[in-house]
Parts: sequence; C-alpha cells; structure tokens
Amino acid sequence: LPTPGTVEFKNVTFGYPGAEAPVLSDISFTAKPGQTTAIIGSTGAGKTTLLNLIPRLYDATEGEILIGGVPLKDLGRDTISRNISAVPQRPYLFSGTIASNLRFGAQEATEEELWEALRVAQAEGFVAEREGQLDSKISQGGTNVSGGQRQRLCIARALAAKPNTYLFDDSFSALDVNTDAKLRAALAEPTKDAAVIIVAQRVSTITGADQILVLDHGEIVARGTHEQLLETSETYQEIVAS
Ligand code: DUT
Ligand code: MG
Repeated sequence: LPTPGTVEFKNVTFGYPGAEAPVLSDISFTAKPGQTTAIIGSTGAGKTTLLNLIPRLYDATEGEILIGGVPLKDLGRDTISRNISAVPQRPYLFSGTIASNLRFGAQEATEEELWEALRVAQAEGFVAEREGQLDSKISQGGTNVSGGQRQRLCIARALAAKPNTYLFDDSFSALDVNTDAKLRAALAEPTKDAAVIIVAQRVSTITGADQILVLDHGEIVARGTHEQLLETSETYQEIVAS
C-alpha cells in the first residue's frame, strides 16, 4: 500500500455545517503504526466525529489531518479507502452472503483469509455452525444475526481488507468482557504494523493502549497511558470509577 499509516491531527477544529459551536476544538495527536491510540470520553464528547474525519466523511473546519505525512485532501478517496478500515459504531451488513459482506473492500481475499479474519474476530464458531457457512445468507441490515455477531462480522470485514489504519468506534462494548479480551489479544498480530485507533466505553478495553486521549466537550483534556492518567487526570479517574 502506498502510504504508511501514521495518522496525524494538527490543531483540528470541526463544526457540523450550520451549527454554531464547534464539536471538536484544537485536536492534535499522532497515532503511529504499531501502536494503539484509544479515545475515551462521555457520550456526545465528539469521539465518533473525530474518527469520521479520518476517512473524510467530513472535512476539518480548521487545521489539518495527515496520513503518512500526506494531507488527507491530497491522498484521493481510493487511497484513503484502501488504507483505512473503519468499523462504525452501528456496523452495517448488507443483503448477501457472509463471504460477500466480508469481501467488501477485500474482493481478492481467499476463503482461507476470510476464515482467518473470522478467527481473529471471534466469529469463526458461529459462522461454522451456520448452514452454508461463508455462503449463508445475511438479510438486509444483518437482522438475522445478533448485534454482537454483526459487530464481530464487521470487525472481520475490516481485518480482511488488511489496511494500515484501523478505526474501531466502540466496537467492543457489545461483547462480553471475556470475548472482548480474547478479541483484542487476537488482534495484536494482524494489526502489529498498523495504526489502531479505538474508541471505547469500557476502560478495561484500553488499559494496554500506547496512548489514551481523554475527550471532553470536543477537547483533549488529558492524554497518556492508563497508569499516567490514573495519576494525572480527574476526568479519567471519574471514568474509571463510573
Ligand atoms: N452531532 C451533530 N451532527 C451529527 C453528529 C453529531 O450535530 O451528525 C453532535 C452531537 C454531539 C456532538 O456532535 O453534540 C458529538 O457527537 P459524537 O457522535 O461525535 O459523540 P460521541 O462522543 O461519539 O458520543 P457517543 O459516546 O454517544 O457515541
Ligand atoms: Mg459515538
């Protein structure tokens, strides 16, 4: 792939069109390949908005976002979508087979690669149990699989694309703590050279992150590792206690 996955925000401010106040103010951070950057903060803090700026669902109002040192606007939509896998907060499956859902963004993936992605996403078991397995049908919106299964299939889809940047928007909170832990342990190998950005609700999901950004009302109010933040950030302590 053409660009290494360093994602850099430089003084990014963003307001939704027509809104008075910005939703994100002066956001700066660097998410490096091989590292996990976690974003935590209360509902409405701007976490999803921040992630959505990376694949250019919206453009920053002020400031700049770069991937591999190249400003997003110079990268082109194709390059961006080939380099980034985003698992949205409300992951979506379309009508078709499990295989066709997984190959969205990874047309070339072999069945073996799809099974490997399913294994990492802790989805191998329930797919293996379905009649037709990879060829079993998913209904529009994925209504014939459970919410947790849908989330894991969307994680498998992200993995099958083998991008160099992963965005997980609250992708682990619907999983039980055990599956969450297993999945994140399994992710380490396939994402080891990628920049991984995880929005989390549960602190336990991100205690091992290389850096944690605490987002509050659109601002980064603290940053550091779990241990550092426990000592330095009241907001983080409150999140941990909640
Ligand atoms: N907002 C809009 N328009 C949108 C999406 C969001 O005005 O299309 C507002 C709602 C909120 C702020 O932006 O005041 C941040 O929303 P976001 O969805 O980014 O917050 P979050 O941190 O992802 O919240 P949650 O934890 O509930 O997912
Ligand atoms: Mg959100």
